[in-house]
Amino acid sequence: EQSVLELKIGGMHCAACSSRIERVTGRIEGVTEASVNLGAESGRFVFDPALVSQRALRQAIHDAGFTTSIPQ
Ligand code: 9UX
Repeated sequence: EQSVLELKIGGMHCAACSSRIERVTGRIEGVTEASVNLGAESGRFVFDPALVSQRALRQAIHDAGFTTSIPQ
């Protein structure tokens, strides 16, 4: 069973930032899709909640140096 997490992501200033977030999240066990949009300051992540939590996904993004929030 897959879950989808959509996030606002703050602190991205160039395409290397969005690529880095896709890389660090995409290599987490249980994450099957990681797509980050620099211009929209957003990301979409598909994951198996039995293998990785939403909290852990957000923590990985924070550890990479960015902020996250839930879109309104
Ligand atoms: Mo671009 Mo992002 O030079 O952390 S990599 S600003």
